[in-house]
Amino acid sequence: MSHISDNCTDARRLEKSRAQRILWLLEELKVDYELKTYKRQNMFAPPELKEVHPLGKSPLVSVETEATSKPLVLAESGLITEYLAENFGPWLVPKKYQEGKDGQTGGETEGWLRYRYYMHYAEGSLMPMLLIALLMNSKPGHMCF
Ligand SMILES: N[C@@H](CCC(=O)N[C@@H](CS)C(=O)NCC(=O)O)C(=O)O
Repeated sequence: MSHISDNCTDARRLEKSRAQRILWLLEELKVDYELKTYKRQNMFAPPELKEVHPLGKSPLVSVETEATSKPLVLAESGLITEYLAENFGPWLVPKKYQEGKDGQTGGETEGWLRYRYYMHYAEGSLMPMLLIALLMNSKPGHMCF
């Protein structure tokens, strides 16, 4: 287990999965982390991932901090990305409001709106299309249903 100031990060990765994005971000942020890799079982995540978080999917990240008695376990790649960026790479997060428009609806910067848009676009619109393409192009007998 490695440390960043008082934080300790641990990343759970399922082979051939979205977890690659999180590892890329951890590398960009130069955060030291311990990586645990799980093998897919007939395309699905192994039951051990459910012991870490009830979603039982990858990626999962746990962060030890002095503010929490237990490690903070994070699921959902969007949340993990936001949490890591806000805590370990705040320079990556665009300023939310334009000068003099703090707290105003519509006062958000274009950069911040774009940042939030792509955070949701990745899982909300892009991944469903990629998954459909993956399934349609799978060889019969290799599908998970
Ligand atoms: N919305 C979730 C999706 C997580 C997800 O479906 N992960 C896949 C890997 S890319 C997984 O764990 N699949 C194995 C399974 O569903 O059993 C996220 O963004 O993290």
